[in-house]
Amino acid sequence: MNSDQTPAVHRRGGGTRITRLSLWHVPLTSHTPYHMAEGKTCDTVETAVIAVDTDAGITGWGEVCPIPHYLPAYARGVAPALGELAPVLIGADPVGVGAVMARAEAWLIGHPYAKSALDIALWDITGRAAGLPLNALLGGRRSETMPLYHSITCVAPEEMARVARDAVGRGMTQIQVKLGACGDWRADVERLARVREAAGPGILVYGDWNCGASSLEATRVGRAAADLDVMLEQPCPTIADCARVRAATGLPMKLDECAHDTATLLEGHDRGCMDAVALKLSKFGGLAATRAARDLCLHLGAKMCVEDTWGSDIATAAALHLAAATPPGRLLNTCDLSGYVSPRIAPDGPVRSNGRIAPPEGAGLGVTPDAGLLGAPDLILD
Ligand code: 0XW
Ligand code: MG
Repeated sequence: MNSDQTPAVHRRGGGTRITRLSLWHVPLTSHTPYHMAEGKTCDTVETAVIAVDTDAGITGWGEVCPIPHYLPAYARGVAPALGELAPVLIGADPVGVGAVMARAEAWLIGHPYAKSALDIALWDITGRAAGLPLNALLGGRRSETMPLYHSITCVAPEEMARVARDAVGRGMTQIQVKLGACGDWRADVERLARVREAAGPGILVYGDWNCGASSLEATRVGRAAADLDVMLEQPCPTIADCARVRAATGLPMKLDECAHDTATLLEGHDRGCMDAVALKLSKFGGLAATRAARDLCLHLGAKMCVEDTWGSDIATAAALHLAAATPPGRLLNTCDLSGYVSPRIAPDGPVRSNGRIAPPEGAGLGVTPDAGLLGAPDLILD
């Protein structure tokens, strides 16, 4: 489409219309610096917060927080994507989400992380217009509370074991052990062994390389840890290599970074290395796309972690609503992203309690961003 063409904005008689888009960049600082393989880190990471205003007086909120060097996404990419989409969005009816997002997809192909924030905001509008929490619109609430995992930064094995013991003492039943940050595969064996012992029986322990291992290193770690009750997560960048590690170690495997659409979910399943999978909203392009991924995973049999890459209360609330609408027997866990960082963008957002969390109760996302904290927007489109 040429940029001088006017996109078709379909207006429904008497319907709600989008009047303005606003964007803020907010730095989120981790309570504990968070180290992953290959020098990836979440110390202070910028999150993109958007507000979609309507002529009905309803504002919807969205958020995406891409971790640097983690996925093909960056926080400052949201502003140009929104600018590109503005002609399709301003004046369109947001209620129901799917119709306007289909036009957005036709106008700007791809960019799922930017569309994720937009999609969340449109769901928030729809839920507020209906007077219903998002989990009701996403299939209905299936759980009162959902299990969380606690992710431990890749530091010395003994320190990781101490953090795991503390987390389990506070009710956490699932522990993610970051691996590979120091390039010594024997230290990763030690990390898994120490955390496994500290966590105690019945606790799920899994080691996540965030794509930072070769199949050789990951296989050596997995075989040395093969008598432990542990799962491995995303050791290598490709599904083929993850499958090789799965086959050589016999350890269950969770896919994360390389499972991001229908084709990769099917490939992970076909190659037999998707015992579990991280469904991050911004990999798929928001709640509707992740709900479709969720439904495919129900069919494929993979256990699901419903979350996002990183973020504060808006991204967390969105993920919690989808997690709450997912059959509990198939939900591996979810993540209280906002519990790892400050500031809290919506101080009324949910917090973990005894290793579990509940979605917010109000209409839409059910969280109220702190206008004072956000200040003036960095971008306004109207
Ligand atoms: C995306 N992370 C780095 C943050 C979440 O807590 C989990 C983790 C991952 O890669 O699984
Ligand atoms: Mg991961």
